[in-house]
Amino acid sequence: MSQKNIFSGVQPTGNLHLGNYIGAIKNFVKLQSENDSKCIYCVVDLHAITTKQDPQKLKENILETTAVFLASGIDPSKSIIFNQSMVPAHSEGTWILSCIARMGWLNRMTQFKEKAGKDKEKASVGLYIYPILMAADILLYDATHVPVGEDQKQHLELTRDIAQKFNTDFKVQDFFKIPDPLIQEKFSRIMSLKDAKNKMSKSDPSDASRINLTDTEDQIHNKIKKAKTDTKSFPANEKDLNKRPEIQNLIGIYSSLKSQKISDTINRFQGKNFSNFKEKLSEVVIEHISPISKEISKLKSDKGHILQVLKDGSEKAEAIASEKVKKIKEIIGF
Ligand code: AQP
Repeated sequence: MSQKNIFSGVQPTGNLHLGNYIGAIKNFVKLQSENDSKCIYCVVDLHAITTKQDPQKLKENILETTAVFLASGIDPSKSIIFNQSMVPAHSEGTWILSCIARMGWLNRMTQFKEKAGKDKEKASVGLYIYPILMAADILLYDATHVPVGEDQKQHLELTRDIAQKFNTDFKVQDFFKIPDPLIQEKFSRIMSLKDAKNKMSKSDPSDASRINLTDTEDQIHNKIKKAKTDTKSFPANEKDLNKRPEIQNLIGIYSSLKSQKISDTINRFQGKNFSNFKEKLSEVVIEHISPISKEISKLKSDKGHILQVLKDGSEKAEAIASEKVKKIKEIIGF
């Protein structure tokens, strides 16, 4: 079987949450145990500055995101863990690829539209070309598979378009590998606990909308207790979930953490009231998140260790990425 090169990243923008864990990080950990996988996981701080960041807070969030990787089970002796800004090839690669990408392709990106909001004129140029930086991240490591949440699927398609255009324009078939997204079929999008129309997100001003990976047991318990439900009874089957996004989300979280089908969860709680289900949901979330939360605070007390992990990982990443940039430069005629 051919080797899988896995690459993915998480922005150090604080408040890492259960959506990041279920949609991405849990999968990162699973992939590193597969024999045919070489995994590279990046703290994408260059992506983070596409929106305004407080410099001191950004420094702390870089360490915290690395701590989340380690506490969740990503092992630096098996996977490369590194910080994007420590590897200059990402910025250099982005410039070159931005001369390959087309304006029309970027104009279709829905995440820019969502994040820029109504006043697009005031959004940073970096936010607009964010998907090109993401393409550079992936293509510099010859990634074949990219584990992401469903929200990143469109950016992956753009990465494939850029890779294909470069290979065709310069007649270098197979120079850039065409990466595939690894999106879990189910539970790929965890929604806000307060309004299931929106995804669970770090930047939601309401802390009650998300379970942070640093939350205490009491905080988790209280947030789930107050999570929005409706006045109807517990669903009798999967069809009953239609037009009940809040219930679908909570049942999805439970099923994902228990690694079981939605129908099994429904069968277990059918006929019971929501408070009973929420109690059990709290238990399951606490069982998964509390050990991570405790390990994060332990790791954060030894900043030197976290910085060393990033330094070692960045050296390994630099060796791969700078070699690829060197080849790109030769191809384009520098
Ligand atoms: N709600 C979610 N459900 C499932 N997966 C999610 N991801 C994010 N939110 C959810 C996945 O987590 C990975 C890391 O995301 P990111 O930090 O790079 O940025 P993001 O997608 O912009 O995350 P947020 O939480 O929504 O941050 P803000 O609020 O700053 O925009 C990605 O693989 C993502 O798919």
